[in-house]
Amino acid sequence: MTADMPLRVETADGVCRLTLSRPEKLNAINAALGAALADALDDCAADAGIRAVILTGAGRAFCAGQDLDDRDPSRMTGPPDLGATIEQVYSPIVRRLRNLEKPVICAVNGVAAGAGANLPLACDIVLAARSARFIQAFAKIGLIPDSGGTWMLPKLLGEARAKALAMTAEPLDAETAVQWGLIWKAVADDALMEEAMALATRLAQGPTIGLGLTKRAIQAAADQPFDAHLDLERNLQRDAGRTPDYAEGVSAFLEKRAPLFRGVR
Ligand code: T3D
Repeated sequence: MTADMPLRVETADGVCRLTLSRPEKLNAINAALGAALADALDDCAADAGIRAVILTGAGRAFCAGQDLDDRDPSRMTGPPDLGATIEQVYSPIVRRLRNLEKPVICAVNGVAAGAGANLPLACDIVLAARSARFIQAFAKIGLIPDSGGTWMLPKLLGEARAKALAMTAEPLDAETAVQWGLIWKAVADDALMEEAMALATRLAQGPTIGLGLTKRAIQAAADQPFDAHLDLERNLQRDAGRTPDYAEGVSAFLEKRAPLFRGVR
């Protein structure tokens, strides 16, 4: 990747770090960045050597959502079809994040606004710098929260907080986001990447097939009744029990040694 690419992709030790890289625009998403992110997530899914992913932003922001320079009404002949970009850019990214059967950690390094506030919610574990803020900025420009926001916010926060955040577009600081259950952890700004890398490395060395199945099961809980969910757990546990990592985990426990997981079927 060259320096002017909108997405930086770095892979080492089983961890792929994806850095939104348009810092002069607070990493606002344009067509090129959206496409690069979707492609990179496909690569993460296809590469068995990648066992955990980190999503973060370059510079002082995580992401300011849609690049509004590409939505200037004075340069358009009529209203845009935003449903088309949701269909072609935002929903495909969110679907990829949710469907990737590998842990995805979001390291929110600064302000996260609009779609940029909701992409983290589609990741599995969210760490945020203490200075980060989450802003459902859509209300300021007459839009609704997208990128799964109207699904994730009430699920994580309840309707009262979801509606207030979405309708006021007031910023939510990282510590409150933790207290409210929106994200996992707030960490000191200068410790964010170190902590995110340590977590991703630990997960990448873990039983990653089992972690992927865990992700699938937890996400499926919203869509089905308890009884059906017990059947899903049975099926996924059957799969997990057939992985070499399960045998290794039990052997290591019995032999009182550290397990060496490989994340393969
Ligand atoms: O396809 C579709 O359009 C539908 C999908 C929609 C998804 C969405 O995400 S809609 C929501 C779009 N995002 C926003 O409305 C957020 C706009 N940005 C802001 O409200 C603020 O910039 C922030 C709260 C994020 C940060 O404020 P602050 O004061 O820290 O920074 P700033 O001065 O506003 O921004 C710094 C620069 O980034 C500035 O450029 P300049 O003046 O230095 O040349 C600003 O224009 C630019 N910037 C920030 N956000 C965007 C942006 N440029 C283009 N698009 C942006 N979204």
